[in-house]
Amino acid sequence: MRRKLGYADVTPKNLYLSRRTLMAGAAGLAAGALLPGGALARIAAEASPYSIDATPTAYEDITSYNNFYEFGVDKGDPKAHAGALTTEPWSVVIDGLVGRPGTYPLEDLVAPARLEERIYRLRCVEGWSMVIPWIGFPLADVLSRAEPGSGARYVAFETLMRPEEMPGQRGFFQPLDWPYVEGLRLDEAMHPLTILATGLYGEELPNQNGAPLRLVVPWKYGFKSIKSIVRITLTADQPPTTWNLQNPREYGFYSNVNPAVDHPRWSQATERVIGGGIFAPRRETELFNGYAEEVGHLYAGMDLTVHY
Ligand SMILES: Nc1nc2c(c(=O)[nH]1)N[C@H]1C(S)=C(S)[C@@H](COP(=O)(O)O)O[C@H]1N2
Ligand SMILES: [Mo]
Repeated sequence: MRRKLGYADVTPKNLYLSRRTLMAGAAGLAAGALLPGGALARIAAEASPYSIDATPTAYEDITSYNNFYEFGVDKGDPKAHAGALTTEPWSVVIDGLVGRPGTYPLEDLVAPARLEERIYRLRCVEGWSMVIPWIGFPLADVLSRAEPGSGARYVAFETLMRPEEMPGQRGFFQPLDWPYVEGLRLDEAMHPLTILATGLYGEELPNQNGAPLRLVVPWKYGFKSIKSIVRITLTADQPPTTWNLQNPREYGFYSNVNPAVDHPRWSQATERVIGGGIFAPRRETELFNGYAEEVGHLYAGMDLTVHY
């Protein structure tokens, strides 16, 4: 098991205290219910064996340096505009090749007892990274409940389409086709490292980070981790993905973090560490973002320079 730092080591005191309030609330359902939506960020006290041993990036950086093109293409746009997004009520349609299709209210999808903290590095294809203490639960929980049919081989995800609340989805310049879509192979989706996140730093997920429910696949470039999910569809065929549609030469379906496969316009060998300051040395990017042992077998026999 990899050891992780405690919050007291890394978290500004006000956040640490509010997390303790949440933890106290976790002692009983009634107390938890007093905190608006607090159940979504309640966490187990046990450290996850899947967490990396790294100091989380400051809360301020994680929540103010974002990619969420529905709110604009600049890193500051999501924080500036995502506050207007209504995230309650929220439900997710699960359909396609499943035995139990339906519209699942968020509260039914999230089993509080399964929530845990996962400290993962997020490596953006643009060449920067940060370390985020997510609160989440295995995507496999949700998929298993929906009962994938024998023909299901892929999982397709879709983000909310709501131009009234998402300025990037209206107006003259729209950088992407909406809704934002992503996909995983079923075995990637079922891997225990793949989670749906509902919180970070022990608190509810801020809208700019993909509230109320976003995917986190730590061995892939950040863009696979689709935000504000409204639909999950099991399919027989490989689903379309937004960045691959936008620029197939630069972005493939797999998008595994791979220092040996350069982006056509820049090297992927190293990454800029967000919050490290301008003189911080670049970090060497690791194969599968450091999870080669855990996920390498999923790609045995595949040419990763072709399936990038
Ligand atoms: N719906 C949606 N999901 C998205 C994006 C987006 O623009 N829209 N950007 C992706 C990219 S490129 C990255 S690097 C991560 C960033 O997650 P963060 O802002 O929580 O750090 O979200 C991914 N998920
Ligand atoms: Mo990204």
